[in-house]
Amino acid sequence: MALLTALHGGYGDAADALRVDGRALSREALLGAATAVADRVAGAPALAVLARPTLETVVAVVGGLLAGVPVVPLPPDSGPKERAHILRDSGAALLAHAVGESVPQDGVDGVDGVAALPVDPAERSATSHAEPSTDATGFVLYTSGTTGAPKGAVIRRAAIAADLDALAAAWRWTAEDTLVHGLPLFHVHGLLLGVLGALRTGSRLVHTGRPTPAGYAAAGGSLYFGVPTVWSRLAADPEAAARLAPARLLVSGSAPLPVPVFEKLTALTGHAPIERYGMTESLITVSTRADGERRPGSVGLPVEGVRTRLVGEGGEPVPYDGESVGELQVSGPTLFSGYLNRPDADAEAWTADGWFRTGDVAVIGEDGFHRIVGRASVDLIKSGGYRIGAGEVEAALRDHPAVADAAVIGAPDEDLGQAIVAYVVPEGSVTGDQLTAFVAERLSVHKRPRRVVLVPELPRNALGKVLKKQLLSEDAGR
Ligand code: MCA
Ligand code: AMP
Repeated sequence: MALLTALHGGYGDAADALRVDGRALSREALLGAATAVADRVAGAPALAVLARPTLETVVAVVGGLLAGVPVVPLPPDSGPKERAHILRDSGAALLAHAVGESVPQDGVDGVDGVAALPVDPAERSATSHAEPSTDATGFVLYTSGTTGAPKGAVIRRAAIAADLDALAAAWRWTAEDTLVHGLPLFHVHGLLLGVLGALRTGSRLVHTGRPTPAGYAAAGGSLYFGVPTVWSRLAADPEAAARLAPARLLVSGSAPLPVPVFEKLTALTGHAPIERYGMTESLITVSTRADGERRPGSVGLPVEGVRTRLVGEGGEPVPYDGESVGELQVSGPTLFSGYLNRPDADAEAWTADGWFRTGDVAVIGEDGFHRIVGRASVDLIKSGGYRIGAGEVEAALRDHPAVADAAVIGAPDEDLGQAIVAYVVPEGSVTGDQLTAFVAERLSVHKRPRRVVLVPELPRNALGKVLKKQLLSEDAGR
């Protein structure tokens, strides 16, 4: 079976089967345009895609998948340092972008052998590309660890198919649905679920460009995806929220949905949201179900094919009593194949018996319901649903000549879940705004600190390690 089942007919079609930021394509037109891309990229080692929220991004990604070329979505706001790392590490030979759109020159010219590939959704090709093996790599998705540059998670096509089918079953997601969201097209949530999901289930897709309350309210969908920040902004806009009442299902994920937001959303829309949990490396592994209980603060049960377990600090099994915490480990067909070029990271991520260590701390009840309690490490931050490694931001700050030392924390934030706050020991004269701009120039915009606090020194333990928990509690008192 083809990965993008609905792209090849049999599910009906419409001139606006796929709408992205106001521009639409039928599935037939998408297939023609994406095949034109596939014709040009077939045989390439990897295809990077400058993943702005546009039709061109969808056409390029689908083109890469049709040709069996691993797709590497490039965050469009990433700075030169991050861009060069992703292009080099992935071995991408081509960088797809919209015709007429400016391409960050350093992102291509600065990296040997990467050629720009303009994509035009009006192009058509009727060539037929054989369906690649399910074992082939679909994507290399770059994601942050606690330290260092982002790592490329290698995602097999079979993992994507298994996850989308499991989610379709859990959410009763069918060709009758119109999916609405406005999430970035370079992550699992917005791209793999939010675009490929529609092309596998046959649902219509309306991508709102940005995930604003007004955009969601106007879209008239049946199935809505959002990160908690999106839902909390919608819950703060009762008129927009009320316009989601005719929908069938609202789904939240990528970060914990605060219970008050769950409750407000339920009251305003008449729908208790589905909450689901996942990671770039594992895709979505745990979810509440359309036909089951939707409990505030809980992410529900493992999806079809996925197994989970809770492990204590000494490696011992943790009881499923709704109270005992342990590290959540997962296994199953949705798991990634490993990190590209990072055997060291693989060795840390997998247990000897083949389970993936999520790094998330969870509780499982006697009824099997999972509750995510937090991250094992303070150095992985989730801000607005984006995963950000404290170490990467610290390294960028330390590149500034007037920074002697830096420590980055994720401070609790009502809108974003966590906000990036940088504690910096300056040497010489520098302002917080200058440092924020400096980070934004190098890394993705969403990785820049929301606040910079200049301090004479950082609290450290006897071994010289920064006491982040102390910084967090001091920050809370500021
Ligand atoms: C941002 N801005 C800033 C700063 N940061 N300005 C000054 N200082 C800063 N530090 C700018 C932005 O560029 C923007 O400018 C404006 O401020 C508003 O920013 P923000 O508050 O961030 O709002 P936003 O841009 O609307 O972003 C909120 C958001 C966004 C839409 C919720 O965070 C988002 O799209 N998150 C989704 C992340 C996601 O998809 N994660 C899934 C990972 P301007 O207006 O000029 O542009 S996949 C995953 O986690 C797993 C698999 C899973 O479970 O799904
Ligand atoms: P990412 O790599 O961006 O896919 O981020 C994965 C991380 O997001 C997980 O390890 C969790 O910490 C967090 N996450 C995703 N979904 C949820 C959720 N529903 N509740 C709590 N945390 C979540």
